[in-house]
Amino acid sequence: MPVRVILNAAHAAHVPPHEVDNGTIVPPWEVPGRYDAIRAALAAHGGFAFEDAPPLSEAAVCGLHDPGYVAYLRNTSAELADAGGWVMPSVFPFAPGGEARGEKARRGAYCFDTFTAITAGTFAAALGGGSAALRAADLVASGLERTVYVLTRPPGHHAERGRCGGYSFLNNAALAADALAKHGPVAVLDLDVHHGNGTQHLFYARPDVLTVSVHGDPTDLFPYFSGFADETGTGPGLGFNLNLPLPLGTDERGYRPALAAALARVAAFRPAFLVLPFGTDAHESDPIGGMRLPTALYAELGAAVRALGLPTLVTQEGGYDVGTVGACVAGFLEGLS
Ligand code: Q9C
Ligand code: ZN
Repeated sequence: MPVRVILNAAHAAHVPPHEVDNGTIVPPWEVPGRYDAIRAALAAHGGFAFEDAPPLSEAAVCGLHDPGYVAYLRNTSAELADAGGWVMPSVFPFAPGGEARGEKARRGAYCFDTFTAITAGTFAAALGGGSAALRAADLVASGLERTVYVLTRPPGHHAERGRCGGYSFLNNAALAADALAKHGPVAVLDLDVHHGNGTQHLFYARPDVLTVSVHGDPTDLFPYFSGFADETGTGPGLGFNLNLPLPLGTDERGYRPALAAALARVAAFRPAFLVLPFGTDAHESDPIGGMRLPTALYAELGAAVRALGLPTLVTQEGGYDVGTVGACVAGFLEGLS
């Protein structure tokens, strides 16, 4: 049976102009060509059934996300539709909870880095991703599908309840996990090379959604402030967050045991559903990940996840080498299904 792929056709509306890194303007890594490369690779591979995500109302993402933040994204994109250009923060709150009275302050209050520009098409593209994720969650919750892949950009796993960052605006994987959690316990297994700080943040106090992330040590890799092994959850969520940071330069010999530990934790939780934010940015050719996984490993990773025997929803997160991202996704999904 072909694997259902839910497409975010609105992705191309989001075209970031650049990133600002260490005060320097650099070309964006998170570009529309990533999506096109993945779609082309899946089509060439065969065994995938593509369908567009249905339209989605903004209200559907306002349970998990702060309505004020969602309105800010909507309004900012709408204003840019006439003005053109982009919006990116230059200042950040001095302390949590500081009041953002003006536009410049709002930019910083609703974002945590200078890598994540908002453009005229950003809100439509982000909402399209949320729609694709929620459609996929419906298919998995109803038992119609065992494996569904959400092909979307911009990514989502860095987005918090009320802040964008790390190229992410709406947390697609978290939206899916939150929807699935109404039907049974959900495990989130994040295999992007960057820690899924947004997803951890959204479920940190919840015991019904286990969050597990295998990623590069945040001492040396984005998002820097989160993803350490001593972050284990809080309140009723204590013990339901597991971070498995790996040193930069980790190859398949280092990655396999970390994945095995992650899978063991997921299995012990006995979830009804698995949500898997997936990035190929731990690949040896990725320009920003710093890890050394070969293309051939991805099918093995998918097969290892498949052995859990869980209904699984995969969301596309990072992966910035346009030349290899498609082969890695195809390999992973082949192993998984
Ligand atoms: N100039 C995801 O993979 N730092 N986000 C980039 C390179 C931001 C990654 C620095 C990386 C964000 C979804
Ligand atoms: Zn990443």
